[in-house]
Amino acid sequence: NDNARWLSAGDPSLIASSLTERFAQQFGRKAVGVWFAPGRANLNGEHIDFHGGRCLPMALPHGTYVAAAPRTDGLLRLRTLDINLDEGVIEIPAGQTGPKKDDGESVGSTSTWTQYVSGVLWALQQLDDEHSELRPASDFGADLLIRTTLPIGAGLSSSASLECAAALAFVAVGTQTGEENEGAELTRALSDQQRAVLAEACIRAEVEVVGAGTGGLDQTTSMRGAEGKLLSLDCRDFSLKRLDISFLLRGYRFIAVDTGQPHQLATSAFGDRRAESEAAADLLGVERLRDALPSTCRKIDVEEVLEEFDRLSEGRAEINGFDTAACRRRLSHAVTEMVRSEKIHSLLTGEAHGVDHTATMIGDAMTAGHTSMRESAEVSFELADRVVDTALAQGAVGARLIGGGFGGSVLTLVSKDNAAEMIEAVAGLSPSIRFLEVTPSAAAHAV
Ligand code: GAF
Repeated sequence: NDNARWLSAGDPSLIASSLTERFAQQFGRKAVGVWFAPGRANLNGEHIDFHGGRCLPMALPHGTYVAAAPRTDGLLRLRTLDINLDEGVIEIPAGQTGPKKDDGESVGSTSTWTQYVSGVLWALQQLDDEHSELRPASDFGADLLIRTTLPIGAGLSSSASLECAAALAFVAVGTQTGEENEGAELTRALSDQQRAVLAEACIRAEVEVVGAGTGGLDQTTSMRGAEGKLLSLDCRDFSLKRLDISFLLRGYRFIAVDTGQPHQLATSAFGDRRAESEAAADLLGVERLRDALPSTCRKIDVEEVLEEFDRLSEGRAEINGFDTAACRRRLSHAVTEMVRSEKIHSLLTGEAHGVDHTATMIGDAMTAGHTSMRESAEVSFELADRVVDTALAQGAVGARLIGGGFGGSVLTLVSKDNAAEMIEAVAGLSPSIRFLEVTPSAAAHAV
């Protein structure tokens, strides 16, 4: 049946109340509350957040729910209800977590999903005095019950949503100083600046504890997204604008197609692709590729940057041990992706255009972004390419692979009139395919 093909975001209050009930059965006491953090879909700006590029993400209605209560014995007791990951309650002494050792071995817990959670607690405890209101006590422990409405490893940021939901839960139950629900109140009234600090802690957890090469796009979107808004996120300094796209959604739908082929960020070739792009930056004499471009993006000349690369790499088969031609392709992806983001940003912040014109411009950029993901970043895969081709042939105005790649999801933009036909054709490509309605939704919050 058709509904089985759709991954619903569910009803948040029903999910929260059933999670609270399960929590009481599991841990024999009441949860203090339930916190939610969304996944994300990125319209443009893949593989450039770690190069200071501009990304255009939206927070999804789908995400991760965490029910929590504090403990006084310094233990973290964690359970996920996700059928693929659930191993019952896992106990971790909260003090025994932290950055990976030099030999790459994990400290404390071994299962990756629990490291995302314990790593966030560790990172929050490293916050300096300026942010002490967000810092859980050093002897803090907690019981957590977790449930997600996101497919895991589908390029929709299931990891960041777990990190961000856990972060809110830790802040809420770990900063309580006696007065009832004081910490929980804090998570209801977080400023954008506090949210940025929490996103930063989640990034630290993922990079330093889990050892995945995230660039911050996912955590920032989960913590700072907004209902009805596309974020225009400048990853040079993580400043952002929230752009209203409700006019576009009156005539068009963003539909994410989960191919059912998951990726694993820490273990996929993501790290190599990133390293090759960093070698290109090195050759150009900059830390991040955005710094190799003029600060005002209207003046970016892609050919000029590539010519400079050719001049500097002449006669060299390798740069920092990476194949020169591969580094050049990564550079080409990064720079053209940055240009596409700037174009969409200008389109949405400039003089108003008709809905169809806006949709076509955005759609064209998305599709060009996919071609670049396939040919230059080389992170696409066969089923994603077929989804893109089929969606476009069936009337989508744009379609592209999103997230880290090597598995995951395609984002499509399609007019309401053409959606049914497109969905039917795409569904026919593989029984593993699932759909998610992408409506830009609120950032992480208490439910
Ligand atoms: C993953 C990373 F975690 C992000 O930081 C980003 O680089 C993305 O891949 C690709 O744009 O989700």
